[in-house]
Amino acid sequence: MANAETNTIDKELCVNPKKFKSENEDSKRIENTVHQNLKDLSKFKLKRVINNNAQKKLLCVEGTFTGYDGSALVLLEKKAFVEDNLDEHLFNDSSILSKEFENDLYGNYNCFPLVKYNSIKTTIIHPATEKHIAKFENQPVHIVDETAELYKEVTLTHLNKEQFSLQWVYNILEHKAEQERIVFEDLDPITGFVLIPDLKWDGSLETLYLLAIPMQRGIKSIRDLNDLHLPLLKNIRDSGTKAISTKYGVPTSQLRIYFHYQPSFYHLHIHFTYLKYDAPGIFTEKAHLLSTVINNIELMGDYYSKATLSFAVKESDTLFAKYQEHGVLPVKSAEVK
Ligand code: M7G
Repeated sequence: MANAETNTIDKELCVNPKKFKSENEDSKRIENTVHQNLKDLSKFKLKRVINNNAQKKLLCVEGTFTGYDGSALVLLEKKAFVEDNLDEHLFNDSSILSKEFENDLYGNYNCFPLVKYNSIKTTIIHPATEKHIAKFENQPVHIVDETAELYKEVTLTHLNKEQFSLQWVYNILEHKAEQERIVFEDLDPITGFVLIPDLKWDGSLETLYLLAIPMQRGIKSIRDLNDLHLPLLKNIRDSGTKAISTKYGVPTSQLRIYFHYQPSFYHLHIHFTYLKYDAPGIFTEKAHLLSTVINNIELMGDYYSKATLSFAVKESDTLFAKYQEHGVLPVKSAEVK
């Protein structure tokens, strides 16, 4: 059932540039994007490998597309196996086996299933900014224990000047992109939200990953949350879990529901992933369970504007440099003699 989502990401990235013409400041950027007519990767000119993660079977490369300005990032990720219809997908005479070697009871083979069952999830970001490249680069990371004062002086000042565009979020909320992918929507301006498959989700139930995006604008992250937001948070918890159990059959007790701090995108959003799936970004220095956030706010309405929140920052992130200038973080690892 969840397979219906498969391969929708590329289609979603192929937003019609005409739709956005003169609608916003990003129109020029979108007009120059490669997505509209992309059918294969022959126009991609590789510049360098940014990340090759053997464990996640994920390759991220930087390059350019012939005929288009600006850098591009291509992320290629091998997909999880889908348990449904294994006979059709794998165990049939179309799956060619090529033997590597045999020894007594043991044999090693390469299996080549039919092309249509062997796709690689591909995400293309074009034009990609330095910040996009830094986000996917393999880099040393450091922990910052961010007090309320450090948040105001360093983090907030920094993100008011520099952050990723939120255009994709507004496109979802305004039904300008990914409209047919919406799983649930509550249009209430205060407590409403959109529930939608995450860009990272390959669509197989095993790696279930959805995102709840509040209608309300201006809540940047958990730092901005207080007791006034409890009805919103509880609605996302209750309606989000109900929609997921209805559509995908995954019960609330098997969902991991959490925020990221720091997030990449400063319009509040909540991640819903399958508990049995080790989704990226679920580690303790990044993920904050929705249940804990609700509980902390119920105990103390202004908890998140006062608490020290720890987070990890990559050396390539411009926020690292700000904390370094502030004397909170040491010099970069490469500069240590
Ligand atoms: P985050 O915590 O701000 O960033 O989460 P990070 O997890 O990437 O560090 C933002 C979430 O939004 C991520 O899980 C992204 O995969 C997801 N996302 C990003 N974009 C650009 C899109 C998009 O265009 N569509 C959808 N559906 N999800 C997106």
